[in-house]
Amino acid sequence: MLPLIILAVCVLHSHAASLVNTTGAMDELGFCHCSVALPDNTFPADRLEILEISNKDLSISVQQEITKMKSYQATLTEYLLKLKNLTRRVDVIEMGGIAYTELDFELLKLEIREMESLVIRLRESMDGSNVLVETLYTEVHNISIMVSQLESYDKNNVLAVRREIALLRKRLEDCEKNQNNEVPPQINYGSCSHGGIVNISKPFVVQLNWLGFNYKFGAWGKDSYAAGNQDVHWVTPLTTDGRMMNIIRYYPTYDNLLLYKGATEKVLTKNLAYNNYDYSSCGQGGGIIMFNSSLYYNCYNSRDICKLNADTNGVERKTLTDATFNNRFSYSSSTWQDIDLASDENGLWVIYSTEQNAGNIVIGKLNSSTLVVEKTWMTSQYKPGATNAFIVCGVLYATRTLSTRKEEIFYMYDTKTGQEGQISIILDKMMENVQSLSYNPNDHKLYMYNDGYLVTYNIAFKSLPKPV
Ligand SMILES: *[C@@H]1O[C@H](CO)[C@@H](O)[C@H](O)[C@H]1NC(C)=O
Ligand SMILES: *[C@@H]1O[C@H](CO)[C@@H](O)[C@H](O)[C@H]1NC(C)=O
Ligand SMILES: *[C@@H]1O[C@H](CO)[C@@H](O)[C@H](O)[C@H]1NC(C)=O
Ligand SMILES: *[C@@H]1O[C@H](CO)[C@@H](O)[C@H](O)[C@H]1NC(C)=O
Ligand SMILES: *[C@@H]1O[C@H](CO)[C@@H](O)[C@H](O)[C@H]1NC(C)=O
Ligand SMILES: *[C@@H]1O[C@H](CO)[C@@H](O)[C@H](O)[C@H]1NC(C)=O
Ligand SMILES: [Ca+2]
Repeated sequence: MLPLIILAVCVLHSHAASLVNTTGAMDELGFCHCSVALPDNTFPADRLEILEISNKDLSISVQQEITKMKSYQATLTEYLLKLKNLTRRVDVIEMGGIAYTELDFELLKLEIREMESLVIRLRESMDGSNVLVETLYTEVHNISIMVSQLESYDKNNVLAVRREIALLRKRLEDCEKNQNNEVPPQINYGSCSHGGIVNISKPFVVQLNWLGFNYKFGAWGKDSYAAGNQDVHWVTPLTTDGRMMNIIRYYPTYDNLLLYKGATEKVLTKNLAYNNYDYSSCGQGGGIIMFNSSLYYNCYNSRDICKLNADTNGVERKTLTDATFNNRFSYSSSTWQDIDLASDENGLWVIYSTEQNAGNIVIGKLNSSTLVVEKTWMTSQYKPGATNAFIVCGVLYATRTLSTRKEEIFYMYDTKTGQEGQISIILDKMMENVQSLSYNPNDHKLYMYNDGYLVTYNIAFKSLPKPV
C-alpha cells in the first residue's frame, strides 16, 4: 500500500510544480497569456480510496492465507517430526533396546490402522447404507482417536483398549463374513473332516510375557484336551539362556492373562539346602504342551518326558528311548528344544530325533497316562533344519524361516499314510524367532512364543468335496 501512496504524492507535487513554473507570453496589449496544461483527469482520489479499501481487504485475506499456510506448515513440520520420531523409535525397537509397553503400543497402533482400513473398505463396499458398519466405523474411529491421544498411556490402559479391540475385531470378522454372503464353513473343533491346512491368518499378538522383553525363550497355550478347562492359559518364560523351565503361571481366564492378574504361580526348582538346588522337576526347552490339566515337557538335563499335574503339582517322568537331548538336535531358531511335545485331535505326540535316524525328526505317539511311546514314525526331515513343528490330525507340519518377518510351513508328514512332502504356507511374524509353536485342536489356533511375545494364528482348513 505504501508505494501507491508515495506515488500519488509525487504526482501531486509535480502538478503543483508545473503550475508554478509555467512559462507565459505577453501580447502587444500587455496581457499576459499563460497556458496551463492540466492533467486529463483531476486526481482520482475516489479511486485511490477504493483501491485503498480493497487493498485493505486483500491484505486481510492474504494475512488469513498466510496464517493458514503457517498453520499448515506447522502441522506438516509436526507430522514430519512425528514421522521421524516414529522411525527412530522403530529403529530402536528393531535394535532391541526399548521398554515393552512402548512396543506394545506400537503394535496396538498397527492393529488399529489395519482395522481402520478394513472398516473403511467395508464401508465403501456397503455404500454407507449399513447401520452396523456405520456404528463400527464410528467405534473404530473413536478408538483410533483414543489411541492417538494416549501418548502418556499406562500398561493397563493399553490392555483395556486391546480387549475392546479384540471384541471389535470379532464383530468386524462376523460382519465381513455376513457381507460376503458366504455360508461360513461348518467348523467342528476336534473333528478331522477336512483336507488339511490351506492357509494361516495374520498373527494376533496377545501380549508380552509377564517377565518382559528379555525373556525371549518360552512357551504358552491352553489345555489341548477336548474335555480340559478351556479358560486356563499357561505361560512359561524360560531362563534367559533358553534352557530351563523353572516357573509357570496359570491364568484362570483370558482376561486375567491380558491384565496380568490373578495368576497361580508354580516354581519347579527345589531348594534342598543352602546353595543346593534340585532341578529334576524343571523342564528343558520350549517344547511344552498342556493336556488334560497336566503340563508335558522334556525334563531338565535328560531324555525323559515329565508330566506335571497342574492340580496336584505331582511330577511323573519316563525315559524317551533313544532320544537325543541337551542341544544335540534342537530347532534352528531355538536351542535346547530337542524334545518337542505336541497334541492334536488324537491326543499327545512327541517330536524328537535319534542318532539312528541321523538327527531327522522322529514322531512318537504318546500315551498321556503312562508316557509310553506307542508308535513311532521316521521322517527324512533334519530336525535342526526346521524352526519348529506341530501336529494337526496326525499330520506333522514343520516351519522354517524365510526372513525376519516371514515364516513358512514347508514340510509335512502324514502318520496315517507315511507320506511326506513339501508345502508352502506363509506365516507373518511380529518378531524374528519362533521359540515355540503348537496347535490346539479345541480352537484351531497355533500358539507361538515369538521372542517373548505371545501370539496366536487361526488355521483355515481345506473343506472336503461334498459327497454327491
Ligand atoms: C520555479 O521557478 C523559480 C523561479 O525561477 C525557481 O526558483 C524554482 O526552483 C522553480 N521550481 C521548480 C520546481 O522548477
Ligand atoms: C519422540 O518420542 C519420545 C519418546 O520416545 C518423546 O519423549 C518425544 O516427546 C517425542 N518427540 C516428538 C516431537 O513427538
Ligand atoms: C465416539 O466418541 C464421541 C465423543 O468422544 C461420543 O460422543 C460417541 O458416543 C462415541 N461413539 C461411539 C460409537 O462410541
Ligand atoms: C492367506 O491368509 C493371508 C492372511 O490372512 C491372506 O493375506 C492371503 O490372501 C490368504 N491366502 C489365500 C490363498 O487364501
Ligand atoms: C484325564 O484326566 C483324568 C483325571 O486325571 C483321567 O481320569 C483321564 O484318564 C485323563 N484322560 C486322558 C485322555 O489322559
Ligand atoms: C494308555 O495305556 C493304558 C495302558 O496300556 C491304556 O489302558 C490306555 O487306554 C492308554 N491310553 C490312551 C489314551 O491310549
Ligand atoms: Ca512345537
